[in-house]
Amino acid sequence: MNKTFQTLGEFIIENQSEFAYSSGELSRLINSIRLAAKVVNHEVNKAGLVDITGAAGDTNIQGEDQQKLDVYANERFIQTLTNREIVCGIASEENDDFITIEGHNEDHQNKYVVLIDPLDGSSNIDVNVSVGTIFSIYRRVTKSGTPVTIDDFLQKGNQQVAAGYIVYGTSTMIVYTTGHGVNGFTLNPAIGTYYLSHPNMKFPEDGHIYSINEGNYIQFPQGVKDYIKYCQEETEDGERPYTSRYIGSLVSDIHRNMIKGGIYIYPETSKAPNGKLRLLYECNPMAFLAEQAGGKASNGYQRIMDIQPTELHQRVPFFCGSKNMVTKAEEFMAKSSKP
Ligand code: P6P
Repeated sequence: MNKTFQTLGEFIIENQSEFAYSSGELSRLINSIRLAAKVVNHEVNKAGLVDITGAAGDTNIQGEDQQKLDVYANERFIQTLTNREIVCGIASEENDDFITIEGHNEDHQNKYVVLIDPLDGSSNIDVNVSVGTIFSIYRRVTKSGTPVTIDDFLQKGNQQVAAGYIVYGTSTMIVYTTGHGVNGFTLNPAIGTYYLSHPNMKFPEDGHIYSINEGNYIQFPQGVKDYIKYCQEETEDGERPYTSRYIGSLVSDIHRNMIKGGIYIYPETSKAPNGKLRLLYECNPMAFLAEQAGGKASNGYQRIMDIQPTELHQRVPFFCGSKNMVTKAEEFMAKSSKP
């Protein structure tokens, strides 16, 4: 039963039994993400007041300018996860390689690895548009007591034990799943407590919003062009059932579409044959959330969470949202790829 004004801490304790295999570590891991999110939120919310929005001068493995807040958020999440002695490894969009966390007495006994995009959409920071953190949690697959290897991170999305995002928007929210549905918690900044504000979130089966960067239209595959045309057609009585909404911040676009119904598409383009979004710390966690909320996520052909990763920062085309809308887009993709 969902209780109004239940805090995130109370919710985690009450649902502790849902965490298979966990003797409390997963709860402590979610709690550490909650703490880091509060610290990052504090900086994001005053970004305009301090010289922290400017580019940090470095570029990350993606070749993207690292905004200072990117670097700050990355450091906060890595530090919090390391201090809490729960994870044995961390992979981040901002780090070329994964980080091994030794633990007490260098025993590598911790069970979980975390993959994170510490501040997605950070190019929006200096124009005061919402940004977000995305995280994905797995049990390690290599032998306990030994340092993690790349195999612990290159797991299919269907092996995730938890995933979620923090959206630093008009309010700050944590939305996450441990495989038992999706729940959203809103931060009361006055007291630094997250409250259950969106219990049992569900992706509407259908929607009227399509989110895609149509500036890349000429580079899209024919199936995507056909789907966009379908969304723009008027009905016989002159109605336009669809509308375009694109913030350019994955967390914000997905969050809005999960509440209102809609589809987000970042397809392959002629310049980016695998699309732009990263499989491990953007698409897989969002796909887990979408499916747990009754939605759907694919690369236009295959379920995202069934894709076997081969590289830490690999990109995939991403279709995510209301089940019927993703299915319709996939029909256009299939039709256009027929010889
Ligand atoms: P474009 C932000 O850089 C991001 O990774 C997502 O948050 C966002 O949806 C997408 O890229 C925007 O990319 O090419 O449309 O600017």
